[in-house]
Amino acid sequence: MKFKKTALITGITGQDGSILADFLLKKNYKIIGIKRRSSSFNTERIDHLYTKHVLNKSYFPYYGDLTDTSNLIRIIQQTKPHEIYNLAAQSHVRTSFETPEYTANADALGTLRLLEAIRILKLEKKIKFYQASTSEIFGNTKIPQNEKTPFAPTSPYAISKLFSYWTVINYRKAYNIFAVNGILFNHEGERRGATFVTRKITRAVANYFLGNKEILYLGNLNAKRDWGAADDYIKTMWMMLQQKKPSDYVISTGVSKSVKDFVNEAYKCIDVKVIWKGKGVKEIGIDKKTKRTIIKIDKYYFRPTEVHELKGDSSKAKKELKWKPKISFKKLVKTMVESDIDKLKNLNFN
Ligand code: NAP
Ligand code: F7E
Repeated sequence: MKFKKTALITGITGQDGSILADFLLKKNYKIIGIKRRSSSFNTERIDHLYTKHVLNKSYFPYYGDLTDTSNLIRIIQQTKPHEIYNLAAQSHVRTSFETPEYTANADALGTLRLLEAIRILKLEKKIKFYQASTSEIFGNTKIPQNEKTPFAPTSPYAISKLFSYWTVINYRKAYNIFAVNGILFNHEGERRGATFVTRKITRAVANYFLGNKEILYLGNLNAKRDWGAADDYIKTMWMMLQQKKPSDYVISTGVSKSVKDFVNEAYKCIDVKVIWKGKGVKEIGIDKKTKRTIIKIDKYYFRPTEVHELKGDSSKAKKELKWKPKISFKKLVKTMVESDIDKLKNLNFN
């Protein structure tokens, strides 16, 4: 089969990597996926690629790690991709406070290793590079945040990602590499990792719906995020690499909601109205109909430093990429709750 282009995706087993692989395969790309060795299965999101595309020779899995320079150089040398999408990262903000050094190694130096590999192999003119940057680099700055907003990162994760952001710009200017930062705000969906707050909530709601009455323990209910749908956002990564000139883009919905708003909306999907009582760590959520306590606070989930509100302004993406989000907050929450109910039902039958 004749492929249009070859794309190398780091982080292919993650939410975004798996969706991007599906998107690019539909565009007739050959996909090189870098995956870490794990003692347990970590390919749930890409198992469908193994059954279909490995046989078709459109998907080629490689073992690799962003902390392993020689491995990255060898894979790029062997596969010579037209586009690299660097999506691999220790992506959990709270965890980054517990593993700051590892987070910096993977999320900051990992990007540098890939860009250096391009230089070492003299592929500066041949490879376009996408970096998964993040709204976390803005920290607690004035909303709405756009490409001109000053940065104030407030976690080891955000600081590492800011190192990568500037490294991309430096390599673009110094070596003329087509390298871009996609500054994506939170994006969620059925494949979202279960320890991020949205999926944690939708899984708890699905459990509650199916009769499991365990309490949902959460951290800061007042933090606000600009939550979009991964299915809307992933295509922008590819769009950025198809522009005439490399540039960085904010991708967001422009609507910000609190964690509590997300909880209320998710329980609404199963016809449960949540009544809130108490304050601070004593605050609880009660099922209005049954009077049962369904949500409590656990300080464990608080962060040493928190980003209070993120809200993006993606006017530049709208103008230059002709992109705007299509999936509303309500629809996103409903899809995630329904998907978790289906997944749990299937689990119970097996
Ligand atoms: P995710 O689900 O946590 O996926 C992260 C991926 O990176 C997984 O495939 C993981 O492999 C891999 N990985 C972690 N450390 C690695 C290492 N040292 N070497 C190689 N691979 C490694 O994250 P996501 O939500 O898809 O996000 C994708 C990227 O966008 C990340 O860089 C994230 O920081 C960034 N981002 C995400 C959002 C968002 O809202 N989702 C917003 C802005 C930016 P395992 O499966 O083995 O763990
Ligand atoms: O937290 C609060 C928490 O972990 C969102 C990553 O994809 O998006 C993500 O980072 C908010 C925070 O995502 C719980 O304190 C309350 O204010 O879902 P999260 P995040 O930290 O915004 C950015 C853009 C990325 O780049 C990251 O890779 O929710 N919160 N209670 C909680 N958070 C979690 N995880 N668990 C709780 O129980």
